[in-house]
Amino acid sequence: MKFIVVTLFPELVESALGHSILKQARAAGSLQWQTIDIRQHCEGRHKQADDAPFGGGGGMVMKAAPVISAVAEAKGAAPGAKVIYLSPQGRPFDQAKAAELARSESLILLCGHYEGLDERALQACVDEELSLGDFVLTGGELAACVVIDAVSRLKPGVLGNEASAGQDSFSNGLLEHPHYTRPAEGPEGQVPAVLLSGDHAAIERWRRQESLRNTFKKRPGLLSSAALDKNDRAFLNGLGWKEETS
Ligand code: 4GX
Repeated sequence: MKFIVVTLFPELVESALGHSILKQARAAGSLQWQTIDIRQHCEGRHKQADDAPFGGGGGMVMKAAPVISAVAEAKGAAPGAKVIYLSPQGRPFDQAKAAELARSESLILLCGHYEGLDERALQACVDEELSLGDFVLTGGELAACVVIDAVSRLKPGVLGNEASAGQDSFSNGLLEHPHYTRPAEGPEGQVPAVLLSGDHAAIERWRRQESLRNTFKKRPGLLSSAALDKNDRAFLNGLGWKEETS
């Protein structure tokens, strides 16, 4: 899968993505990304990327022409790719959206700064606006990197054996159960005995119940859209869960 990030700060994107699993996946060829520097699409001696808003007031607005030209270059490098703009005005990004985007061959991520883009650039180039949440960043670059990270780890070949996308939080609509590793006991405390028992059915049951407990305690709202069976409901009822109020 290929990502093209259109940005005024290409080094920020390269440094955020150039580590650990994503770095290895790029080296192995299972992932590609490149940046397009909006500055190189700016005109004049000062290569001005932004300007004061018409109508007055504070802040700066990214000029339409350089953005449109930079996105056109990106489309040339990834024909048919969807253009996503990261902004607090977008639809909330979540695991379901990550899974949907992971089905694409390539994506173009457009990063805004200051007060955002001139509305004409938004109209001309953007297919979809996504938000990481109800807070304000200094720019769209870190948001674009979050989307790339969450989407990439769903692609075959990106996660190694030591990590799997199938079992983590949200793949089943629940939070995960707790995890333990060596030593089995020490000053840190003891590992729950069931995990050392070798009884795989008992371990699966424990994990399911701890996952339900965690979700009920930390994010009870998730339970209303999770797939729960009779045993799950009985266990949750024992914790004081009231189906209609969660
Ligand atoms: N989830 N930002 C976009 C520029 C901007 C300002 C106003 C449109 C309107 C963000 C987020 C985010 C900071 C990226 C402001 N664009 N991106 N930028 N929350 O806060 O994705």
